[in-house]
Parts: sequence; structure tokens; C-alpha cells
Amino acid sequence: MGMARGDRIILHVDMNAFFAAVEQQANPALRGKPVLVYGNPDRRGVIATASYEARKYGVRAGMSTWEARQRCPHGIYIEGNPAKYIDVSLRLLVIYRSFTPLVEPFSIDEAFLDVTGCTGLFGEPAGIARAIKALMREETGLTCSIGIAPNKLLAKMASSLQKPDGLVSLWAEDVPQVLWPLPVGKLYGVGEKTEQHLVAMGITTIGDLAAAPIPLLRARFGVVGEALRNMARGIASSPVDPQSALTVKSMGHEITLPEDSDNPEYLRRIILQLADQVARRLRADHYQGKTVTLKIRYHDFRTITRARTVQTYLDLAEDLYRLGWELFSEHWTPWQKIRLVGLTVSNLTNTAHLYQPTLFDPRERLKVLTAAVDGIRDKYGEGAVTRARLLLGPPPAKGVPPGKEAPPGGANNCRERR
Ligand code: TTP
Ligand code: MG
Repeated sequence: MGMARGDRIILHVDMNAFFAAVEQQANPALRGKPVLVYGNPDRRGVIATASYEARKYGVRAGMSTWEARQRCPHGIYIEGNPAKYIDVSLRLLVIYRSFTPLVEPFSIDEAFLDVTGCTGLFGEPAGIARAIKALMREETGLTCSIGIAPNKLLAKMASSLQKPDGLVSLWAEDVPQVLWPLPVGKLYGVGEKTEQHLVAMGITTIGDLAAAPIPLLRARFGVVGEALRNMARGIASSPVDPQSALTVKSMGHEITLPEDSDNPEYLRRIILQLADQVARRLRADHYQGKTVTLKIRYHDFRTITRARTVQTYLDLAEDLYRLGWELFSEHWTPWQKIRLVGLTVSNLTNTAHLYQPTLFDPRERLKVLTAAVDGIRDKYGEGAVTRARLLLGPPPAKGVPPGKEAPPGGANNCRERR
């Protein structure tokens, strides 16, 4: 197989039908049945995930619950319980960390593991992946798809190639044969908008993107163009970063207005209130930021986000408000009723020093939890998070089962073979 010396070995683990699978484990009567988990509380109209049994009926995440019921009337419909999924997510992290300390939680049901230093104990990378799957099944009853590759990008692509319960290796020399025939939208990082632009340029497959002339891409996408082309060639270098989820990248807040409004004075007060809330959070955690992003959602759900970056780091309500209001004045279409306004600060700096997290330190558990919750918010809607935070309370004071202590520090400590 195609491993060169000096390559890293990265695993990407993605849980299968995560929310539905957790529900099926909690209630054996649901196993083998079409289970559909819908959002809560203001996303109850949308399917969050469908078990593989339900997917046979053409039900997909993001579909309206109404449409799902037409397609799969005999399905079992369950309201999602974010707190439960976060708890399982944390248990999974403990499992991964028993193999390697280099674990980067990526979303509520995904993580990257750097197992380069673990092959001495487990032999080939696929052996490590199988050991992880076995331990996961034993301790949680859940299955996952694992991608093995020399970098995070290819590992992520690889895990998506076989579902459920997949195990796929993707080395650099497999890229032309395996990735290049796929539609360009399948490349991780190519969103719907970028895909539309690429297709309009005649770039329809990942291979087309890999072969596209750099000047052409640069003219259309700027510096991002070359990055896209590298990704299509399977080139990516960011390391697995165990601190990543703990590093706050932005802080923001948004408000759904009690009633849609086009009253500038009222909207100005909302932005002031948002600026105040966000500034307080920044200061409480000793953050300052250089970029302010304003989000406006109109009554018809059209949503725009506009950002402005300044030279100095800010953490005062007045500054955030000034920039927020500038953006608002420039980009609001007057007389268009607004449903939601959001204000986010990014490009952050923080003086508080970072330290090695261990999931057994209650403080760290709480931080990981917060990161996981933010991940849910991205996928699951703002309301769910507020709920989850209320539900969660302080982290449970669970003892660590014997033999499950975190491995001692150091980059290459791996789990003993069981
Ligand atoms: P995914 O990993 O995208 O999906 P999945 O785990 O359900 O299924 P697969 O086997 O294809 O990986 O998302 C993880 C969880 O995130 C999912 O179980 C539910 C939640 N989620 C939402 O709440 N809304 C969404 O639109 C999506 C895509 C996921
Ligand atoms: Mg998943």
C-alpha cells in the first residue's frame, strides 16, 4: 500500500445515522426499524436524521417532517434530545483518546485521530480502525464509518465513501482513480455556491478542478482558487489539533424578532442590544476581535451575512454597535421586513494561556461540551442549543471506569492492545 516514510496516518470517524442510532440503542424496540429524529423546539418541522432503514424510503436529513411522513408513514418519529447526543459524543471522545492523545473533535459525531505513532502497537492502520470500531460497538453499541489517509481532507473524503460501518483507505496515489470522477460538489469544502460557479466554468468533476489552470481559478476565486485546486489533488496539510474545538473562533448572538419588523429605530436598538451582549461575552472570556459580521434574515427567509474587518482588536459594545450599524445601513433593503438579526465577532485573540485538556477534568469536560454544543447549533438550530445548555447543567460527576484512564501525556502514547 501507498505509505511513504514521513507520511502521517489520519483517521476520520463519522458515526452512522448518529441521532437515530443513539435512539435505537436506548430503546431496543426501535432497532431495525425506520426511525426519524426531528429537531426541537423550533425545528420540529425538519428531519435531523433518518436511520438507514428509513433512508430506503427516500427520507433525508433536512427534509420536512411533513414530506417524510408522506414517504415513510409507518416510520417512528422521535423528537431529538441534544443533551443525550452530547453525552454519547463525549463517551466516544474518551474511547478515541484511549488510542491516541491526538484527537480533534470535528462535530457532534465526527473526529480526526492522528495514529501515526500507534502502528507499533496495532500494526497496520486498518487494524487500529477495526480496534476502534470493536471497542465502540462494545461500549456504545454504535457503528461508524472510518476513513484512513495521509491527511485530514482525504480521511474525511474516505469516510464518506462507505456507509454504514465503512472502512476505506485513501492514499495519495488513489486520488485520481477514486476522487477525480466524482462531482465537484462532493469535494469537502465546496459548498453549493462554489459548486454553481465551478459548474458554470465547465468544471464539473473533482478531476476537472484538479486540472484547471491556476490563473482561471485565481481570476474567479482569488487566493481560494489555488487552495481549491490543491484540495482536488488531495493536498492538505493542517495537522490534527486536539485544541481545535476548544479554541473559540467566534462569538456571536442572534435574535429572532417577536414580530417581523422594518422599523429602523427598533432594528437599531436590537443591534445595540446584540452588540452589548456579544461584547460582554468577549470580555468575560478575555477575547477581542477584529471582524464583525452582521446577519439579516428577511421575513421570506432570505438571509444575508456581511462582514467588516478593522485594524484594531475590539471588545466594546460601542465599537461592535458602530460597525454592526454601518453594515446594517449599507446592506438592509429598506421596507423589507426582517425576521432575525445576528451579530458575530471573529478573528479573535485571547491572552489566556492554553493548556493540555483532559476530559476527566470537569472544567475541560465543560469546554468540550460547549464546543460540541456550538457544533450542534450549526447543524441543529439555535433553539436546540439554548435548550441543551439548560438541560445539561454541570457536567456529571461520573467516575472513570478502571483501565480507562487517559494515557499519559506525549504525542505518541497509544492504547495497549486489549
Ligand atoms: P451526519 O454525520 O451528517 O449524518 P448522520 O450521522 O445522521 O448519518 P451518516 O451515517 O450519513 O453520517 O450528521 C450527524 C448528526 O447531526 C445527525 O445524526 C443529526 C445531526 N444533523 C442535524 O441535526 N441536521 C442536519 O441537517 C444534519 C445533516 C445532521
Ligand atoms: Mg454521521
